[in-house]
Amino acid sequence: MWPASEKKNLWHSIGFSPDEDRVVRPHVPPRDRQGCEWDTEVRMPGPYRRLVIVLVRPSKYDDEGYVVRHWRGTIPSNTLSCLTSLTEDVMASGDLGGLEVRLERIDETVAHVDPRALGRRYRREGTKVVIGLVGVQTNQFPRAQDLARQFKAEGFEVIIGGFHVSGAIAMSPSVPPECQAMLDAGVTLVLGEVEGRWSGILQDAVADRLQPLYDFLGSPPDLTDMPLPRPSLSTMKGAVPAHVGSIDAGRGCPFACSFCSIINVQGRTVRARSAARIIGQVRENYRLEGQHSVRHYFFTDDNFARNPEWEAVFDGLIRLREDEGVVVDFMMQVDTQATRIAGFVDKAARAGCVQVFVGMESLREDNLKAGGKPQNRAADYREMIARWQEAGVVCHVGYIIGFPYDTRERVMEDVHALAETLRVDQASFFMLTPIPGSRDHQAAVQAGTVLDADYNNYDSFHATSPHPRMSRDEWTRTFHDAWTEFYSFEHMRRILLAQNRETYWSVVKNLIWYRAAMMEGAHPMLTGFFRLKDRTSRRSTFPIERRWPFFRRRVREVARTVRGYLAIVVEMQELWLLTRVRRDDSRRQTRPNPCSPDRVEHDPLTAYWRRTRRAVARLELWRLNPAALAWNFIRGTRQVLAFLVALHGERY
Ligand code: B12
Ligand code: SF4
Repeated sequence: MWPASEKKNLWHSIGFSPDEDRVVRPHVPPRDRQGCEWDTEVRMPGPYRRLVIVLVRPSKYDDEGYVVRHWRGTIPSNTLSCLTSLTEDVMASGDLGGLEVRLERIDETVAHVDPRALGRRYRREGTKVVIGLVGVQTNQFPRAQDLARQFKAEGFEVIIGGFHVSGAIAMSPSVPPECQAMLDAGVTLVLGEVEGRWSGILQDAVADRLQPLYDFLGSPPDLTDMPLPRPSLSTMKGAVPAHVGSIDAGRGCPFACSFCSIINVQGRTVRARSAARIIGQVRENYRLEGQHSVRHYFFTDDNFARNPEWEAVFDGLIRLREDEGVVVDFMMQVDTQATRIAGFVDKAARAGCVQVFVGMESLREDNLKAGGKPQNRAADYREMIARWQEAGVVCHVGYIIGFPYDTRERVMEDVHALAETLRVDQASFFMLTPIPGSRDHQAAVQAGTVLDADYNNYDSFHATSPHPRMSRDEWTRTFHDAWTEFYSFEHMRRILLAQNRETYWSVVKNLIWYRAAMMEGAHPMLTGFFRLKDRTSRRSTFPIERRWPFFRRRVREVARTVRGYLAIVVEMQELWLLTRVRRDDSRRQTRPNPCSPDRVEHDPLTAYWRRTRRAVARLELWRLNPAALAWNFIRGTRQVLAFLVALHGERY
């Protein structure tokens, strides 16, 4: 980060005269003070009777300029849940005086955002409307900018927070142009975390004293007793997996990877929430009625193994499971050294961990060194993976393609090794991206490297910087081939054969999700189920299509998508038939011979459809027996239905 003295020039450049390292001193009552020295005067509401707070998680644009939106998503936004809890806490505190407060939240990845409609609904005499664009990452910034302008045009206050503004400004000597453009448009930017600060910002808003910029980067809050993200039915309904919630049990990471912005925003000291509060919240969420009950968690900590409260959280979850019958499971992110922490793996498994996401990043020591990640040792990977698998936990690794020493040949060798030698259960591939807020981005800017000027592409799915050994095309092709190679039918079959009763169905569901993303040509982390498109929500650099051509194109796209989903269901059904071992114990199955590709015997029905498709393609229709066709169609439909019932009920 830049030293405070140099930072002052930055504040002056946007018209501030800060007296300390923080720009703005919002007025908050003492109970809300957290690591700051704000005044104690409570600013009373101005001429307003009503405050409407709309929290919007913006999506991003696809390559054709349409907003990426799906019928259902996969992972609910933890930031949206966090901001919701913080807002509810402020509402309950009485800090906003006698104002009538209404809170609405919209996740644009699964819901349409219509600033004009919100304008018509809320623009009233005596009503103050505050739009919070939450958790805005770099790839979402262009969409957030467009939304911000549209909301401003409705006369609303707009505040943007999240990793882009926080990281970009933290690592830059002056306000980056895209952030300056927002300040010029009258939008407020919030840098850093707002636990203990949100009340003050809202009070400023209702007093018409909202500042252009609030900077809390220098004083990250103590999270111990801060409100926990509370999943709501509306968040859960937006996601395909039922009963799913998220908790960030801690923030910050002690490591120093050069491609990472987390350490420059949340810091290198891990701050943890109280284990007792987490356990209390998990118990409470579990006991909620019916659909509201939360049974599956994503602990979003970037590295749960370095959370000082990990053991207390695991012990609490074990007690919940074993003594109280509160059976929740969870997935978490850890580093490659986590298995060396005494008791960590065994307690995680007993506590209900079903999947770990390990930041492996590369198999090559030269790349790991170049990425500032010497703590990863490729020689230890197999042992680390086996350790998780023996404990019955699915081992999912993150793999970055595009480190300086990568070539197409080396990457494809590595993908093969992930599948055949290391035998990871799942892999997610990312293209190395110089994210603003990371040392890599800072170094590239200082070196005058030509980077992609469109932040919409900074989604780890596009090549955004030059690569020393691959052209952009080759890099992109290699990236896509890595997905196709790893998620081949044969390899998925071997992955499923290695699962136990507890992990089998969650892996099947993940494979469906990943195959759906591949069919859509997008990254799983940015994809949900069934892509939706709104004709008029298009990036301003693209024309709005006329109704009829748009409709015709959509009909073709929808037909392609439906065919794609049918193909995925049939493929998964076949995999299920080949792998649904009626397991009578919970031990992992070992693969027959993991090193040989071990070609698959397809079931007779699949072989029949292959022959039929071939005959139709060659127009050899006389080869088709109508009776056999009808009979096999009925058998196939029955088999697919049986698979869907088994998938729904998670039965073998
Ligand atoms: C969980 C997670 C996801 C989840 C859900 C996203 C979410 N926000 O919940 C999923 C899987 C969808 C996801 C996907 C991706 N992610 Co992600 N994700 C995370 C992770 C691990 C945790 C997010 C979180 O819950 N943090 C805790 C919350 C509370 O912190 P916060 O978001 O910063 O919010 C606080 C403040 O910023 C502020 N604030 C935020 N918004 C607002 C708004 C207002 C009005 C105010 C007042 C304050 C405010 O207040 C909050 C509370 O203090 C972060 C890393 C991290 N440590 O945060 C990466 C991270 C955000 N993801 C990242 C990336 C790159 C991605 C992907 C592009 C692909 C990928 N590599 O995985 C996709 C893109 C998704 C998309 N376009 O929608 C980067 C973003 C960097 C950047 N500058 O863009 C991060 C930082 C990780 C990294 N590798 O560096 N991600
Ligand atoms: S270990 Fe993960 S969170 Fe920590 S600095 Fe490296 S990439 Fe960032």
